[in-house]
Amino acid sequence: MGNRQSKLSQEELNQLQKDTHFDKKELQQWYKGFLKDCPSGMLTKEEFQKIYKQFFPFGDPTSFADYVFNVFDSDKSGSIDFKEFICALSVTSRGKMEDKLDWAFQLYDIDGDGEISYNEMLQIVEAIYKMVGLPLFLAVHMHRLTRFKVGSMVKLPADEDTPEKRVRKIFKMMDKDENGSLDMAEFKEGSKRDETIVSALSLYDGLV
Ligand SMILES: [Ca+2]
Repeated sequence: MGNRQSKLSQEELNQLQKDTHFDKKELQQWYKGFLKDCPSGMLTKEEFQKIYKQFFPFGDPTSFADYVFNVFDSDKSGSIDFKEFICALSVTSRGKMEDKLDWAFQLYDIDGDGEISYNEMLQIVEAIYKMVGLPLFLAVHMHRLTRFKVGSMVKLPADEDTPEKRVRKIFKMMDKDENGSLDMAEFKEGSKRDETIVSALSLYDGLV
């Protein structure tokens, strides 16, 4: 994607329309917004953290934003261009459940070895608890939380009130062969029964 052009070219539009669930008008609007927040056309990790901080003013979303950044940055160049941004947004907000789960798997599989270890899941869940701020509260539906800012937090059940308890519970449910890590099949099967796993990643759900 070239820098500083104020609109996407016809060619870029055609390609992005094929690659995403957005129409041309939506793509131009997102592009305009992207350039407004990020005039260079390249979103850095710091800028990405700033976006999350607007949504979670009472917590510390830095680590969670970093994990999400790494999935958005699909070519691992250290910055997110518009194509990476809009493709990730498309999957997390309008993708089929199967595609959302593939995307979520990448988030939890921090080292990218094809399995989610107990520790990887714990790192992500800890980052989510830190982001939300109050340790006893978790937004069960993150998309609702982001839409209404901090308006809709619910009290956590006693067996989920720390990241450790929550991850133990997730593993009890998902780790069928009890080998201490989740493969794609276990993750997908389990996530279909617990929607918070997937909804936690759609920051922009309230906006699109
Ligand atoms: Ca990149």
